[in-house]
Amino acid sequence: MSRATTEEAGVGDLARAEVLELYKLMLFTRRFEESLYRKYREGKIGGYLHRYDGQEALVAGVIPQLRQGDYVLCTYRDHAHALALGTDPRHVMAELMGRATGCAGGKGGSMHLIDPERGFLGGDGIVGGPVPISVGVGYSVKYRGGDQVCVCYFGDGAMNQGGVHEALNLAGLLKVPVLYILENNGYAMGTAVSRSTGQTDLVLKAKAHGVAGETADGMDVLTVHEVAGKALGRIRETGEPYFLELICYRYVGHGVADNPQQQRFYRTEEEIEKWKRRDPIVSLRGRLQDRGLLSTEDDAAIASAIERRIQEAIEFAENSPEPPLDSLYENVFA
Ligand SMILES: Cc1ncc(C[n+]2csc(CCOP(=O)(O)OP(=O)(O)O)c2C)c(N)n1
Repeated sequence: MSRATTEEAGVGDLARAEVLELYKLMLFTRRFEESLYRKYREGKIGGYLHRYDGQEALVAGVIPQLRQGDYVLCTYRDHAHALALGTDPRHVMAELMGRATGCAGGKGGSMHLIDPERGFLGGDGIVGGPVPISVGVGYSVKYRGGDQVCVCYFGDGAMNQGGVHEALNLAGLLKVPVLYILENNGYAMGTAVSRSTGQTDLVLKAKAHGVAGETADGMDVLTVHEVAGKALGRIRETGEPYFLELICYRYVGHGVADNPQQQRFYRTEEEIEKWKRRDPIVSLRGRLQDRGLLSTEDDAAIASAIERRIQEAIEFAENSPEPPLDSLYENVFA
């Protein structure tokens, strides 16, 4: 996606078509997550499920700006990242339902989506796991003299891990072309950031390792798009890492087992409602409508096209076979 250079009617620096793509991607991601939850409740999805509701701007504002050949790593909260990279939603749905047609052959499940053809090196069930790997990916780009960038997503809980600091130290020392995206949704399971670290200005921790960075509003996709665009440009030019702390919120529990009753132990309904008033999708829709760039009919057409794509993905997954029993030990590492 290229930045608009003309005075075309749009929002901020972007033309209408570009903003609409961001809107569609965020809405698709939200509806997809909701459908996953329904399928989980029906018993069609096993294992664990971590949703991204509320955090869509962190992916929509960054991934569409990547080029072919770039890499993405992320945590177990990984559905949005795969969809934004263009992984077929049918293969994502099939993976969650444990089918052979899934993007990891039905053996990875929700936390381990992967699509190497699109540069998606996978979701990772280990908190902070993607961060050391990103240094290796970035170093290999540098070693081969390439101009690719690796984008590494991870959560605020990971910022308290020793391995993450060793990795950031190496990133700052070796100057690897990695964009770190800290998905700061305020909580690591039920632990608020302020209850787990004395230094809550998390970007300072990256700066201490020689990695430049900044904090930005992760609930506004246009802000994310702008800061990420600048950061990616800077990384391509200098080959050096950059750290973006994006402040956001997850509306639903940590995972499917974290129900509203459990959540009362660590956050209030009022807090959730306060953040929902800044919803990235609703606020972008409002801005588009205020400028006359999205009619009610167009919005309804977008919503029904999204529903159709999701329904197709569900039908594809439900009609796909499970992996054959004799493939149980293939492509499994322990
Ligand atoms: C090394 C490791 N320790 C503990 C866990 C258990 N665990 C899973 S998610 C999680 C919280 C992580 O929170 P955060 O990094 O903020 O990411 P978020 O879930 O908010 O996206 C923990 C402790 C794990 N998966 N890996």
